[in-house]
Amino acid sequence: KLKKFDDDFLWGASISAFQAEGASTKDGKGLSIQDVKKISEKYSDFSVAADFYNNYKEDIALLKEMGLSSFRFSISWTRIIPDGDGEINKKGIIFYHNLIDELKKNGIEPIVTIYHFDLPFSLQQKGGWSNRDMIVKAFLKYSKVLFNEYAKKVKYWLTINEQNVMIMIGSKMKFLNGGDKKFNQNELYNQSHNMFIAQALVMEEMHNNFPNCLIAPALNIVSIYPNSNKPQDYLAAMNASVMRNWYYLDAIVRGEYNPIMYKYLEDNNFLPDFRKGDYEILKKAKPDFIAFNYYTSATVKSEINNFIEVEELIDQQRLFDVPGMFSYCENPNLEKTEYGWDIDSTGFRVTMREMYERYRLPLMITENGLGHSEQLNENNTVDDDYRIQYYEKHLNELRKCISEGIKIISYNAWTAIDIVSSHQGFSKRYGFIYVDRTEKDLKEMKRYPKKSFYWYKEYIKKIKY
Ligand code: BGP
Repeated sequence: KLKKFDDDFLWGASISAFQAEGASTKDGKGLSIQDVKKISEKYSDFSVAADFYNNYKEDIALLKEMGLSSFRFSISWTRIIPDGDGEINKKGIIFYHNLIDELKKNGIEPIVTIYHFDLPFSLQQKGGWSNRDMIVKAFLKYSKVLFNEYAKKVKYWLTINEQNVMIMIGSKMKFLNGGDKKFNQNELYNQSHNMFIAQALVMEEMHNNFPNCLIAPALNIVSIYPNSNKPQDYLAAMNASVMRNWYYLDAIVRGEYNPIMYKYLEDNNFLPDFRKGDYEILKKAKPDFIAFNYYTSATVKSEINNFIEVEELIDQQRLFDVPGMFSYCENPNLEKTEYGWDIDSTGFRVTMREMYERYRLPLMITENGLGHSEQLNENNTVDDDYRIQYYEKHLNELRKCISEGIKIISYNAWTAIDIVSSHQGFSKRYGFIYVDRTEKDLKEMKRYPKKSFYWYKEYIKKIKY
């Protein structure tokens, strides 16, 4: 027997600033690493994106029509502080006041991500996340500006989007924390440590001064399966889970370095530069809930693969081989999306259960969805039945988790409107609402609800009663 969703359960959808807003140099906005990185000819850049900056009122009207009660978006650091740690840009401050006010006026709870892949370019030039003194100070300053401005209106806050993805693929892909830079493992684990410290100080600031708000990290957490019932493969899956999931959550929630991860870092000379007092900083700060993004699960084995990595084929959802720990492999039991991501709704349930059993904190889903290339049909809509099926299956598992007593606050689908994919252009669409543009042709950027829009609307309505 399945339980009902609580009345105050927040039904939402997500976007991020650099992928949706556009207006990348308008009204005083400074450049972020996303604005300056080289983008393959095939794909559009982020300069116009979905023009959310100019269109947010119309978009919010549609979200209201869909029946959403929450909307998760990120604030662009360089719209607020153009060079990352200097002067504040009034127009940027006003934009987000207007956006938040518009959401509240329409009965939609804002869920704000402080930092989603768009590091200020001038901070990257000063060393970015590798320059501890600079970045910790800058991140804290930026967060304080946001809290002072918006904490009265915004209850739910998210610190850093997908720290684990940025660190895990930071040596393979060039698009996340360094713009066009790839890092070595040493540098990455230092960056990760600096993110832990910066994030802990920001959570502490919130708890000390804004007790009515709640704050959490937003990692990409997934279940990881062994490829066979060989004990070595089971161990490999545990290793992969430590490296992808628990190292991050143990540090953020418990204020500890996971011991298996610590040993791995030590053995490979990747230990970060700990400073005196770091553990106290980590211990003091605890998130109020855990936010996480989930698209797909992963499967691993113990034997080493001998494949050659081609950057074009690398994807943020895939695991890579870590010799001595695990090797990535395909899972033949799962269907795939058009873009090759495994569809695994049971894995969604496994993920929530694992997290709740480990940490006993309420959960919030900040991203879950399916990317597909799409075009308007003759009825000016998109029959995205594949997306509806994806959501139906995942929400069913979510409901099972709630019935089993796992506390879940909110579900935010990725994405509300079509936006630019993080590294595969505008053709890879996730929205409930179609945005009429192609990779390079901006057209009028009109909005058209897809079939999934009406489906989600009905789902939210029915499930409430
Ligand atoms: C997550 C990011 C999002 C989003 C999503 C889909 O990793 O937090 O920003 O992009 O994945 O990925 P993609 O756009 O590459 O398909």
